[in-house]
Amino acid sequence: MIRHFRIGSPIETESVVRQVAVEETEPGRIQEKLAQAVPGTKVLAADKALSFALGDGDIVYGLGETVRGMNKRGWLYQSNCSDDPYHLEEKHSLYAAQNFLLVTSKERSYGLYVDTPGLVTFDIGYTKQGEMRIALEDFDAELYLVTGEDCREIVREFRELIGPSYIPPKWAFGFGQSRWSYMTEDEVREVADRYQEAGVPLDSIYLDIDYMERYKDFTVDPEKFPEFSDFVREMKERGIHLIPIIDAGVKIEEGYPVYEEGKEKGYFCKKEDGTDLVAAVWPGRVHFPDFLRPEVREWFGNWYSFLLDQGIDGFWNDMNEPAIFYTEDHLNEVFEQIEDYKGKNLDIQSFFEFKGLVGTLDNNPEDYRRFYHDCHGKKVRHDKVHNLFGYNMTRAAGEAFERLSPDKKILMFSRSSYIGMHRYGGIWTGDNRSWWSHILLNLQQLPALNMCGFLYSGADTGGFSADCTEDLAMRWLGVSLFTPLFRNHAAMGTRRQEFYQFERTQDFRRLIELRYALVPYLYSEFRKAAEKNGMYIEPLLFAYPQDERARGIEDQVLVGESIMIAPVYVQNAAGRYVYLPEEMKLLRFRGWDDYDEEELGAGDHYVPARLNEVLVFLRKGKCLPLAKPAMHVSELREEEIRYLTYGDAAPEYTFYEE
Ligand code: MIG
Repeated sequence: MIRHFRIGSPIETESVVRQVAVEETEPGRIQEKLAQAVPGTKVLAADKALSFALGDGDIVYGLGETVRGMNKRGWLYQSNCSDDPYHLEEKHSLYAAQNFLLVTSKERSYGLYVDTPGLVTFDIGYTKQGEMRIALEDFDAELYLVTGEDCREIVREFRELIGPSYIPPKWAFGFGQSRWSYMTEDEVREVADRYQEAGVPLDSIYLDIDYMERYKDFTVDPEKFPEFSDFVREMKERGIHLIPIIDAGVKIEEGYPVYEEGKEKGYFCKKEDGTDLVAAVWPGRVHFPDFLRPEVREWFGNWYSFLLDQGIDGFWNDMNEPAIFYTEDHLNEVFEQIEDYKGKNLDIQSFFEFKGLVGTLDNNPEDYRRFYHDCHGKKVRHDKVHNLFGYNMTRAAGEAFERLSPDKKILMFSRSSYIGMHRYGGIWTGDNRSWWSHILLNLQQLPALNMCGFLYSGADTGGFSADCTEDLAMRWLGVSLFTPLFRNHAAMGTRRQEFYQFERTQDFRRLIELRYALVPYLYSEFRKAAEKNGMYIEPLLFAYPQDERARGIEDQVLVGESIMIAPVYVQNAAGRYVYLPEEMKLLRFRGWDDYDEEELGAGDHYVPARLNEVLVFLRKGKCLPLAKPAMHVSELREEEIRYLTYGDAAPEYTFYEE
């Protein structure tokens, strides 16, 4: 059941598709009603906060893409979409704002969606172990309280409220290679050639900002890619989709049609004085389209046809928090301030002030207060709706694809997001690092994203920043082989980490073949999750709600109805401990047709796993279909499927075709 309360007069986010009548608007009454539904709830109007009592046995799941574990207890999280490439435990925000929580104990469970586009602080047992305090910068929000029998039912109810999740084309379940710095057609061709020579299946190669002309959206550099549509076709014929990046900022350049049109139509975000905000990102000086306006979305969305018309059928939207290197206004302020220090004897205080000045240029909160949006006809300062920007950029694309490509699915995923965007695209989890701890973070983010409707997601396999090693890349497959988005991506300047760069390329090949063998299962389970508003990847507790031990398991998850995975995420570990809530069949895969089987009883087990081995646990009474691998998803054949079973499971399985 869903109950809807309103605090103040929130800005409409359009994240919810089902109308649920508001129960009571008087602030005094909300307290009473919430407390009836969730004992221990207080509305702290003076503090602009809501307080919920947490019992010892409560687990708090949710919040989508954040740092730390699946159970969010014991930290403070802030919904404030941030371009931050250091995903450290101490951080409070990453790129997304996904304000849905699920609190569950043996006695009762409830979900809570705080629908408001500004800054929200979730103190989840951080200040006081036994309290969850949700503070809103402005005390305006739509609150949805979801109750149900168990976690799955609560998620289902919530997802019905926010509408169906984005479904990508099936080929987007294949493997994709990416790197920031594939500079030319030839470099891209080389990636395709080397994977082909190594016999490694591959469905896509990503084009990062380097393909554009001076980093202008909807352009292709004619020197680097002289015959772009021919090149797109050449790659398609080899079974490879090229997937270009699109950035949020539009370069200010005379004669550049996207700029000229946007300027003429008044589509860019404006400052208080009515002039267009000038920020700087990769293209140099840019304007930001006001994606909150439907006509701007329609206009920007139509520009994707520039690439669709050349045969492109997938995109990734970046820098849409929006990331700002600097604004022109603040840059000038900093120059003036620096001028003041010139010739002065810098004491400790002034030295640190002076030293810090340049560091205030990028992603400065002050800059997010310098510009405005036109929100349903009202002028609203950006920081009040900050978390809706990336959502609406991706929505612009998603809405355009429905118009421009009604018969063909287009791959779309975004960096920044808000609930509601899950209807238009997936997400990747941004600039992680080649760290062992980020394998675990990758695993832990996925169920939280699923709860919020984001099913198509994945991390930069091998890590984006920092240098990747062969063992890290291989162990990362223990997670990435199962994520809907499976992409190896790295930053410019880091060690090359395409799988053919390492000595054990053939071990990588065998494991990527396993991914392809799993695609019919993964795709079908994904479709079931999308259609039934269920989870694709879920914490053990969802399936074993009575299991005491399952409550505390933070490094194993279920993938679809049949399997559990337990990746090794510690360097040089020879295996790991695994907890089985019931008896399962261990499948220790080295390749799709090369694995050990062992029946293991419920309880704890130490399970050895060599570097090239991926651990899968088949649930009793379930079956796992495995296809014969192929070089591309489109070449997988249903006739060639084998079924691994455990117990008296019939080798029967419901497949979803595209
Ligand atoms: O400021 O386009 O997260 O995936 O490779 C960095 C270059 C901009 C950030 C993205 C990353 C991408 C990079 N971009």
